[in-house]
Amino acid sequence: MRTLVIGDIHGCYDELASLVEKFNPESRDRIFTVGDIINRGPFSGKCIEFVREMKITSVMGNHEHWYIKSWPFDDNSVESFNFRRLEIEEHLEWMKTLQYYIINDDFIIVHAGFDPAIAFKDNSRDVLVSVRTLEHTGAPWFDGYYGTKHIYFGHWAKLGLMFGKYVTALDTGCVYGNKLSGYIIEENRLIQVPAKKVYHSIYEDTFNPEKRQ
Ligand SMILES: [Mn+2]
Repeated sequence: MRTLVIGDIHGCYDELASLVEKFNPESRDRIFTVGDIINRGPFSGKCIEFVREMKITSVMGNHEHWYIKSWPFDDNSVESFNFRRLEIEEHLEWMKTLQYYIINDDFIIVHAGFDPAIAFKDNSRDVLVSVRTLEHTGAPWFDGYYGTKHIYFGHWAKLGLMFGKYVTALDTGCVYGNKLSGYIIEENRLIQVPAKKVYHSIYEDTFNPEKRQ
């Protein structure tokens, strides 16, 4: 059995399909994503459908978390998000089933991280999907983590790929024109697919098509 952990997808369907093809899963293999399947990129709906069809296990990302929290949308609430919200509407109930973290015998998968000063299970959902640096130290959350279970996470495209002793960061900014990454745990092997294009600027927190020339 092999285990593939995929970084932030953000609607990059072509790259997702290519990455899984590269992995070439057999029936005993398992695939996880670190969440943020949707938003910013072009094909959120197709990505969710692919994840569901392929029985890929995803944890909750801040974009799915936000989508669920904001439902039903009022007209003003979607301005800062490039959702094709109708496209993924039918997956709302499925999104609600996503766990905020997965703890296995050997490893943990979480979208953003956690505050190691607090027991994992006592961290708030907002922290699990959005933490980068800790408020009380200003340092990256993983600086204080020395646990026996290796943590795979995403959410931090500007940090990029990072192989630490205790943690592995897998958001390599595909939607920003970089790469989609997957890590095969048992083979200690990284697989990557380059983005077909820049779908979204990493320098803009919000997406406003009217600002584009
Ligand atoms: Mn994220």
